Amino acid sequence: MRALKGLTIAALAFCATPAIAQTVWDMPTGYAPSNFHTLNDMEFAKRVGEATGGKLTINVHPGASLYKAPEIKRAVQTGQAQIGEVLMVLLSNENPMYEIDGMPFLATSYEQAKKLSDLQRPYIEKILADQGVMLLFSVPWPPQGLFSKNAINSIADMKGEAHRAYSKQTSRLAELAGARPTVIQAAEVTQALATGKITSLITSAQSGVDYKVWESLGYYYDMRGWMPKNMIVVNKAAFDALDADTRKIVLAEAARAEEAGWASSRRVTDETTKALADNGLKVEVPSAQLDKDLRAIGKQMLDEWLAGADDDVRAVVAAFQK
Ligand code: PCA
Repeated sequence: MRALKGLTIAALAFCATPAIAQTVWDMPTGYAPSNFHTLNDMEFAKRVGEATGGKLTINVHPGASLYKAPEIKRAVQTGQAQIGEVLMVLLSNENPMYEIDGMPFLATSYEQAKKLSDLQRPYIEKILADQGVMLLFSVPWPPQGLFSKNAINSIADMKGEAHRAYSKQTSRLAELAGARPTVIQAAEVTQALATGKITSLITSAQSGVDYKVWESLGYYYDMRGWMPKNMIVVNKAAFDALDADTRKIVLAEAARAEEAGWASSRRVTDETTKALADNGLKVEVPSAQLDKDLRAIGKQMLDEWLAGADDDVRAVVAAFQK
């Protein structure tokens, strides 16, 4: 009897061992489940789960279901969530280094975005490291364009328009164009469009598809203005608590996810722009006048911003423009 009892305890202990070594991370994100960023995050999570043999499970919570987009960075920093996805420009109040890829008409192609991203990265890593946060990977949104209910031939046509902004810079741009900006996060845009609270916005074709803009708006101006990035950040203490093999797998999968994410971003640019047209939106390049107006605003914003910028930010912009 005693031998049997001993055996049972041994068997229980054996069964329990794998469970003890299991780690589960929550990964809040701010964007739609079908968005390419979210799909890339899901693939990353799946691959980490498989490669670690289930030792690390990452549960992705898209659509701001766990935390609102502007709260995700803090949630990761404080360890409420172990990992999360953050739109860099949402952190503009923390450090202007996060604003660079949101400056209108600075980096407008994937090649330029990559150059800027590489220059920004060491600074961002340092800023985050000082807060106990680690950058795992970052992926750009497709180029930003202008959606509107009415035709826009020059910024004069934007005057007084109720405009949805997602950042300090998109607010400022709208303001300089004479529109009335309101900051609304991605998860609430579909609602704001449906109720007529907004009649124009600047975002990517991908987000236009996520928001089903064709249900309320008529035009998409393929402006290719800039490409803001999302970054995936992890709480450093949570990362350090993993065993060495698991840490290695997370880093390798992060590098892979960054590459895959950039490739998806390029691919969905064309796919989603076509989807906008297929759903009845008038897809056009901005008129020469509108293009000129918007670029003039971009130049003014960049000049003003650089005038007040610190040495690090200036160094990055100078190296980018060289
Ligand atoms: N989509 C996000 C930010 C940039 C983009 O393309 C949004 O609409 O909030």
